[in-house]
Amino acid sequence: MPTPLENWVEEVAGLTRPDRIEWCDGSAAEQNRLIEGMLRDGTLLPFNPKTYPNCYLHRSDPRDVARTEKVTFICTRNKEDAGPNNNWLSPEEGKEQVRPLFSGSMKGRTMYVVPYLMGPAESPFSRVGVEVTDSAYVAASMNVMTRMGRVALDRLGRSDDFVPGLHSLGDLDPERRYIMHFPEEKLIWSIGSGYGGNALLGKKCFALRIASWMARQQGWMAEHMLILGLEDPGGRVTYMAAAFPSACGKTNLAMMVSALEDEGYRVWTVGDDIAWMHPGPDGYLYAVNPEAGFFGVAPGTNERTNANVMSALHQNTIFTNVALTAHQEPWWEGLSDAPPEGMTDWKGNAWSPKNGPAAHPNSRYTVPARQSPSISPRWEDPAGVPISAFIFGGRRAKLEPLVYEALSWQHGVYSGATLASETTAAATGAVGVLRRDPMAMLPFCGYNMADYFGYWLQMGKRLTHPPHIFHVNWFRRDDDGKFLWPGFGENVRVLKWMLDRIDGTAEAQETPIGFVPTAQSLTLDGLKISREQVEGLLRVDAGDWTAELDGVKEFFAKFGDRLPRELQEEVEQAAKRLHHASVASR
Ligand code: GTP
Ligand code: SPV
Ligand code: MN
Repeated sequence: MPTPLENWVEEVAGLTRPDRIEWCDGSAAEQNRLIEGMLRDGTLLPFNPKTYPNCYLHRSDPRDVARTEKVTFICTRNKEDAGPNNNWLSPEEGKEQVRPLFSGSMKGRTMYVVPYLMGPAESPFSRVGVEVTDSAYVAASMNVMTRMGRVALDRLGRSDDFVPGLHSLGDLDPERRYIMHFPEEKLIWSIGSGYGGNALLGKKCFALRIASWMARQQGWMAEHMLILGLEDPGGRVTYMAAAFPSACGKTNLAMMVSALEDEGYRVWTVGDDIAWMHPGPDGYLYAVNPEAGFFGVAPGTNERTNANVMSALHQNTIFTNVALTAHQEPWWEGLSDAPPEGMTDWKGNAWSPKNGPAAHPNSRYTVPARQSPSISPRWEDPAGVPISAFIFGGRRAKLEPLVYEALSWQHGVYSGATLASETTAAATGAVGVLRRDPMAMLPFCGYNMADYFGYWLQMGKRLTHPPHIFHVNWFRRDDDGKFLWPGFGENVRVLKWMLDRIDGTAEAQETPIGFVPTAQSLTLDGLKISREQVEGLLRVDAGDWTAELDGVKEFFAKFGDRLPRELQEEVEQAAKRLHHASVASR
């Protein structure tokens, strides 16, 4: 009797008609074979084996460099279940539209069957996915990003409990690109892109869009959050999870080199992008990182901003769309002050400054998590780590202070639901445009976000020790457009304030938006920062925040009656607090 997996593979092979089928076992030998094949056909170029051993460059199709949200769909029977936050087609329509593109799409190609496990090998929270793909780059990247092959097949056995994902490069034409999710049958179809979140189906497609749907049904949470442990001078580690939109600093916060290391504060990395969290018997929320690697933004990374990342990247790393130096090393904007002579740009052309950036702004590295010097001893703990704080944050040139703590769980959910951030190169479309991105999940929530907000509210009631909720902004600017906060390793100072809040020792002033640190309660010793800068970072302007409420109301209105009453209440409460504050300051 064939297994459910074998049946599905046969069915998709019948549709896509590959020349060969290869079942991946996830071994090092297999990874080497995949890499050698890609070196032969030019899919990969080797970097300098002395300085970057086992590191490779992949140049993607120049039209295929970021997630494409316009062609990403949630296909549910009822349109309302997908919500105004998703593109929608019925499952029948979705399949009708996309099936012809898959028909014969793997002719002349190898079909790789990639079984993978999301989550630590021994964890009850882990789940099996199987991606079928005609891209060797995707198969090799999945080997880094997930626990792939044997471990997943052993877990699956003859069961049908896996998330099937069908992926084909198709012809890479953006007009024939679709990223389709069928949450009711836990199925993913992706065609026409070989890029990251569009093509590595374990990541955003399964671990967020499908998993968020499963999580609500099953009583857990799947969030676009990093997970870190903050060690204090006594050696105690407090775990925090943070949701920032794409390219807004999750990897860097999770892997930071602490500026307060001499004082005994250190940051340990559990995950850099996704958290799966389950309520524990003690009333805490426990988080595992479903991934095994980091797919991180290269530009801006250097020895000063993040030495942990730099050290991780020097071996066994696949770089995508970075520049190539004359010494066969990777380069990107921000790696060094002056660009080296004689570079080849991300498209493979000789580079000169007038050609624009040498590396694509969304160029990335794919690296095993265990290579980070900051990796937590508990990063594969099957039980997960208990979360004491949730942090929301985005890119806001104005308005948002460096940090504040929410007044309550309900207010914290409101602060997450109203998160807004300037868009980045992680998705195609305009960059730098402010948009609402609730909980950094706008592109990733697999169902109606009104229901998602309701689920968050419900979760707070279930937990006897819900995480404290904070909001941060590393990106506030002064009137000359300069960042007010140095960011990166200095962000530990803000984490320390949160820790002190959790312990009940840090001072704060209550403002209409929440508890903001007093200047003295932040540990700023050894930091060159002016009093004006600190004031600029902590300022809460009642007038600006009142104006912000209009945007919030407009956004919430999209959800109609489905929006939880509690969030409407929070809008009213916020308006009242702001009104009192402006009257008082007159
Ligand atoms: P995704 O992988 O797309 O989800 O991104 P991410 O949230 O992990 O963002 P990442 O840490 O890769 O940072 C994105 C960009 O922001 C990089 O260019 C970083 O150098 C920059 N960045 C990160 N943290 C800070 C910070 O504290 N201050 C400033 N100014 N820039 C930062
Ligand atoms: C993001 O865009 O949030 C990423 C990169 O982490 S991707 O894998 O493309 O989703
Ligand atoms: Mn991300």
